[in-house]
Amino acid sequence: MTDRPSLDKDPPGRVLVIIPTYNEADNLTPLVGRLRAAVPRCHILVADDNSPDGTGKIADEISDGDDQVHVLHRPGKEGLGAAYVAGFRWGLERGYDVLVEMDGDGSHRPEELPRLLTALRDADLVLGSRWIPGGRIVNWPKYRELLSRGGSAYSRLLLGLPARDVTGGFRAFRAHVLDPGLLADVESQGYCFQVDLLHRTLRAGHRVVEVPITFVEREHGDSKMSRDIVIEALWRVTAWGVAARLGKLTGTRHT
Ligand SMILES: Nc1nc2c(ncn2[C@@H]2O[C@H](COP(=O)(O)OP(=O)(O)O)[C@@H](O)[C@H]2O)c(=O)[nH]1
Ligand SMILES: [Mg+2]
Repeated sequence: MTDRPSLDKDPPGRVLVIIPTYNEADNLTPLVGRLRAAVPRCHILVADDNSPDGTGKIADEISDGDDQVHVLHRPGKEGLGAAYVAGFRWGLERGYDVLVEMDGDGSHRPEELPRLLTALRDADLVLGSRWIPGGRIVNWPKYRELLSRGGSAYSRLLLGLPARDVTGGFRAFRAHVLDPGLLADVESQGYCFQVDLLHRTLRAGHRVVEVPITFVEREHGDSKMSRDIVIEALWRVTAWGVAARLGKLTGTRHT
């Protein structure tokens, strides 16, 4: 959100798309097919939390036939944040230049990833955004829209975040943003992870831009959104906001 000169002219180097999955058996195969067609050079890492519906096995089968598809098997359901942190570490260890977050239910359209990658020429982090002009949602129940818009507005207000869509999960990072210190500090487990990571990225002084996306609600399987996840987000964002204000009063910085 600054106007420094372009980082480079070419699309960024090696791209790893991380897809966290928990019970996405009906969604994974078509999603990977669309992704490979939309961005043929990308690699994909499925980070599966031992899904009872066999998503991990499906991921293995896809991976057996495609050396650009990889699988990270995790022992059990630990939340979106933990799956992403493990996926980021996997990608950083292997030298990927760009790490992309994408849901496994088809809500984030692979056909829009090239636009995110192009925007990354002038940014360190690109947010796919539902709440800027051109952004859209399809088939989302009204209560989910209100929850998401409300969550973004509350987080923006309390944390002073300049972005409109701070909870979204379709994002492209340059690898240097995800340094081990920053990843170690991320403490959120559920979807609050997205707010946490964005907040830390902005505080580290990185360049963040938003591009509009169309978010399409899943056709198969169930959402993992739960009351506990909403409560975690609410109390953490509130605690960070209060700590930041107290820090301003006393001249200290919260971490
Ligand atoms: N590995 C892993 N993936 C998860 C977990 N919780 C959610 N996901 C995945 O995160 C993505 C977004 O979750 P989803 O249920 O669609 O959330 P919604 O779009 O907010 O309703 C999907 O790909 C899920 O399978 C988890 O605990 N572990
Ligand atoms: Mg979803």
